Amino acid sequence: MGADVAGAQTDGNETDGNETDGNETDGNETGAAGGERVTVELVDYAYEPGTDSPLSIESGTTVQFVWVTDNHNIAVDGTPDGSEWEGHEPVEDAPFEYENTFDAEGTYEFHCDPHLNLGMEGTIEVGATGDGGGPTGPAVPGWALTAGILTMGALAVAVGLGYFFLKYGGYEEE
Ligand SMILES: [Cu+2]
Repeated sequence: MGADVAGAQTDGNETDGNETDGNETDGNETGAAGGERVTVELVDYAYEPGTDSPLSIESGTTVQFVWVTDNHNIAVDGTPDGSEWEGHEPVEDAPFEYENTFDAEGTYEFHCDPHLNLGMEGTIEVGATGDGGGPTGPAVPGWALTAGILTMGALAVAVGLGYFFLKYGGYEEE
């Protein structure tokens, strides 16, 4: 955990805070705390991730779009019901950053107007908030718990008997 915290602080100070969106976005970032954050780079003629394969995120995730190269925008082709996401229509040059928190579940499709003919299209798939599909029940099955309790009980009895014999058996011999 210590390493993670140090890393996050370094990122915030050196990159986000000073260079680009420190003035505009700091307040919003604090407000969005609690959700996951994901970065999509607009680089050459692709959204990475998003173009080669869809970006899958959970509802409530904030996606930070980072212009690594010049002359991109985010023109929205489709959003799920309940979303009014409009992307970022103005064409921007690096370094520019734009972020949005995706709440409505479904598929978001968008493209870059200057590079649409080069295949610069992106897809974000927003799924339900969850634990990532892991097991939700107790990790230890009931029979194992029972066996464990029985084993503990047997151990306690054995230790108790041993203590009894050590204590009183020893005195008897003297
Ligand atoms: Cu582009």
